[in-house]
Amino acid sequence: MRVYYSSPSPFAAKVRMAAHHCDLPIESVLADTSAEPADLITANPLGKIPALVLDDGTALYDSGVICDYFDKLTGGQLVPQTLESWTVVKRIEATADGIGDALILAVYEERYRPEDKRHQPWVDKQMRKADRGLDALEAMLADLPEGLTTAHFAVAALLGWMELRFKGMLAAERPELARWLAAFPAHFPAYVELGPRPA
Ligand SMILES: N[C@@H](CCC(=O)N[C@@H](CS)C(=O)NCC(=O)O)C(=O)O
Repeated sequence: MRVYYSSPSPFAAKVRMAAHHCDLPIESVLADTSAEPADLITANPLGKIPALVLDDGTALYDSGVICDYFDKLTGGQLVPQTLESWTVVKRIEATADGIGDALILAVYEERYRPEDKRHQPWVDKQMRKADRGLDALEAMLADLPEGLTTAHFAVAALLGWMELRFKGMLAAERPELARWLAAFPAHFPAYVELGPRPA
């Protein structure tokens, strides 16, 4: 299996951490989504990372789908199977991923649009989504199960990426989330290598 990724991408970090947790050997292939490389587009028509290509050539994309695939492949090593704990984990995963989606759109507005074409009210809307999501995430942290799940990897990937792109924001505005992230490598040492990193 190979996964297309970039070092800063939170969604790629989530998937690579999940694969490591499941002891699944995957080859990581760097992809620059801005350049729309042919091999990535062949794997994922949406041109997004992460994209996972299975040994038979089937491609899977969207980090949630890829993690669910790993979970099925390994007999439930990433998501608890009881309905109650499944619901807790998937809700937290979706919240973390959704915050990432909103913040990435805000970052892209600045990165890809010329200054005179930017629409601040739209960026503000994304930031409000992220803010409400982070409030919800803070309240949900206590519900995380003890064993590592896709929700842990989604939260760690999001917060690690926020440390890169919104420097100092977590420590200043979300100390509880900053503390959670600081403690994460003690539970999952490979975070140091597989968490979001500068390109
Ligand atoms: N919902 C997707 C989001 C993936 C995503 O937005 N990836 C970003 C990088 S972090 C990307 O590929 N952006 C390039 C683009 O949108 O063209 C997932 O969970 O995998």
